[in-house]
Amino acid sequence: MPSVIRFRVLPSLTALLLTVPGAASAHAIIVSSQPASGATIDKDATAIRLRFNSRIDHARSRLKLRAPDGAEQALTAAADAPADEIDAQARPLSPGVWHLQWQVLSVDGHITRGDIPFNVR
Ligand SMILES: [Cu+2]
Repeated sequence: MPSVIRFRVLPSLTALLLTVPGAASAHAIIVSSQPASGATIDKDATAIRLRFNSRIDHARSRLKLRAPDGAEQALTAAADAPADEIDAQARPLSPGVWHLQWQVLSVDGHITRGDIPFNVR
């Protein structure tokens, strides 16, 4: 009977819809970055800005730059950044391929990390 089937399916569908959005919106996912991944920038374009889809714990988030020669430069996150952003100021950059490596703790307690490659002309 169609009505019997509908009553059996609905509760599990509801459970699925309640579970999946919570899991998907759980941790911090990057929504935009400056510099953007793959971008080519000038050596003086040293303002770093990462924006996330959720609030992050600034004190427990890390940001560093890896230079073309492999040297690492830890960045200090600005204390006055918006709750969903990490802002920092790098030193002038030498030409070549750089990597911006980030690790953030979101308010749900999950850590996410990523690597944004970019070129300096
Ligand atoms: Cu999460």
